[in-house]
Amino acid sequence: MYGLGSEVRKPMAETNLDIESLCIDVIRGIAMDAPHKAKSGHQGTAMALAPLAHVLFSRVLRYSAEHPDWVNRDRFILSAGHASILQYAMLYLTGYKLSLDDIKEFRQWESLTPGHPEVGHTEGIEVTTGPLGQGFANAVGMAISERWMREQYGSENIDHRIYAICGDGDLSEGISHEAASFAGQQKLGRLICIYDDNHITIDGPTELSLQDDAVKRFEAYGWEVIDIGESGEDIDEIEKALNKAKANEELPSLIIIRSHIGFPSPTLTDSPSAHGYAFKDSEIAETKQVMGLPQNEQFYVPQDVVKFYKEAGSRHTSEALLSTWSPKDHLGTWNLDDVQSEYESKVGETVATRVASGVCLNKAAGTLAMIAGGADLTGNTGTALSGTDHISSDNPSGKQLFFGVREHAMGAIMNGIALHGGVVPVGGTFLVFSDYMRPAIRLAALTQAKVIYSFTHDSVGVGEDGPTHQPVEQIMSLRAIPGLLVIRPADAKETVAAWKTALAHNGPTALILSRQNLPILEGTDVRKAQDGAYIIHDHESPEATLIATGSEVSLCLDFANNHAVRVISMPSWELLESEDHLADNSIPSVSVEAGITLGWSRYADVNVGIDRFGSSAPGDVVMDKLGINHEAIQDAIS
Ligand SMILES: Cc1ncc(C[n+]2csc(CCOP(=O)(O)OP(=O)(O)O)c2C)c(N)n1
Ligand SMILES: [Mg+2]
Repeated sequence: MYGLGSEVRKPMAETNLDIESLCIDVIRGIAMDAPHKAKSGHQGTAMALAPLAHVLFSRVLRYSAEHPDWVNRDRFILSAGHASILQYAMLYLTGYKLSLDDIKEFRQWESLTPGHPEVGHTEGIEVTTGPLGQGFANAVGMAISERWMREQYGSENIDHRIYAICGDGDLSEGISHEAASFAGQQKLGRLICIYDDNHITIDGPTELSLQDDAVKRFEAYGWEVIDIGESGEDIDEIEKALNKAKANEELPSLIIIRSHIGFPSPTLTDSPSAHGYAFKDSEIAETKQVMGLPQNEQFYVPQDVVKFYKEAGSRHTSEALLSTWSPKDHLGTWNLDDVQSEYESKVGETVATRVASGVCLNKAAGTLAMIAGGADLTGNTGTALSGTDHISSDNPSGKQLFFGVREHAMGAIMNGIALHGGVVPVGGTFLVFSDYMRPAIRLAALTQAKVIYSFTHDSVGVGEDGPTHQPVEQIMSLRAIPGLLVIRPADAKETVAAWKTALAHNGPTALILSRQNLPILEGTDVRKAQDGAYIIHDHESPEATLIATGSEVSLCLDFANNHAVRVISMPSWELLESEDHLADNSIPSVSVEAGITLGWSRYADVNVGIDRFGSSAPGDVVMDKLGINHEAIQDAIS
């Protein structure tokens, strides 16, 4: 293929073959030059996968560079996000809103070419990748969305595929096992993943820590596996594999390519250091020499290559222009006023907030494009839907999705569903297991994906299951994630308020809900709760202000029956724009929440909470023993 010492090649577009190999070499040049200029970045995998990217963007993907939001475009996800320069090179070359100057600003402050691809920041990027395994699971979520929408709205409007490139790291991560298993069970035939099987990770050869047989592994999940071995430089062979994967609409497909990181560098091919150590000048020069590119020119992009890719990037433009159908017109509307009135008329009755949440969800899902379910806790977490089928390959357009015992994948699949556009996902598990989803929750917050989590069993009040199932640090640790809306309603009415907020919010919301019944309170207010915090009970001369959330609000109201205190219900920190109307600095304030106290000093002088793990016993006993009681509040104010 390449011979050492070949002459600098004169670009000639006479035969397609010549121009295509030149195109691939130009990508490889950019993949070296950008990290070199930035003194940071990952060229090795971008270089090795240049032929694959070339085939995808010039022969396979249906997209229009001028219309990155074309609803029916194929989705492309670079799960191996460290190879971002590969995606940026393709976006630039095919005519997205990314210039060569942007490429030269790779990894610089406020540039359009950040270290890892970021959705919403650079046009043409579908999801934010970098944390390995997430992009792969996002692709699974997108395939659920695509199939669901195709069934709902017809293939004349929705009819596309989801492509993802993943590496050894992606497929080593646990989340890939969860997501691949789910995708196999769901028979997501429009999902095509390409495994960059280069036998290299950062520590060295994969043999150090990975010996999975990817073929057997994915076949066992129920995928079609297409192993093209050493054909990573053979663009026709790559195209054939992609077409074969496309033809199989019954099963998700994995294409395995045995690539060589850093190829065609004479010294660094197959070397772990090709992953992320920026090549030296001499190493770049000798690699360019091998390819016949000018050795002393950085970011070499001849006009023939520009022309070739611009043509590829606009091939489907007329189709994109003709497509006016938008999922925005089909999202549906929601109205929770009936549910609100019902609970307002039931003051004094008791209902668990997880149950009230389920009522809100069912009401909303009746009229909204929504997919809901739990990680094998669908009934327990208030995410069961009545009057709709569960989603399967036989029935892709139901609204109930059983994620199985796969919290982490559930989180990332929800992100994929949301970022595909057109459907709002709702997912439930016990609050304590939100830890299993945390990397996906963080990405939902970072990308402002519109997802709704139903986190139930929200305190040591869960009781007998003991400390493994009793959350203490989870509420606060979720509040620590920037951009995540966390709402812990005090009763059924505040739960309606929480749902109203979540449905209107263009980002992720975590609902923190009780397993146990809670009284529907006289003083809770659906409108005020949407402000984050409000005075729910006052006294003409209060000695202290109690600030409580969730189940602790009724505890504080009970306490207020016999004490001169003001009580504030504070379902959400993030919604509170100003605490001025709540503050009364002349009297002490006490926070009361059945969780760690870390952080509450921001709002209160004294903090009642639980700074230890819980214990197995009936829930009310555990609450009392761990100091969520009147005595502790009394101690705090005196
Ligand atoms: C969850 C997570 N852990 C660790 C990393 C750091 N990291 C970046 S790439 C990489 C592995 C590289 O191996 P592979 O996926 O095979 O990529 P290649 O070097 O072949 O490009 C690691 C561990 C990460 N990005 N995400
Ligand atoms: Mg690798």
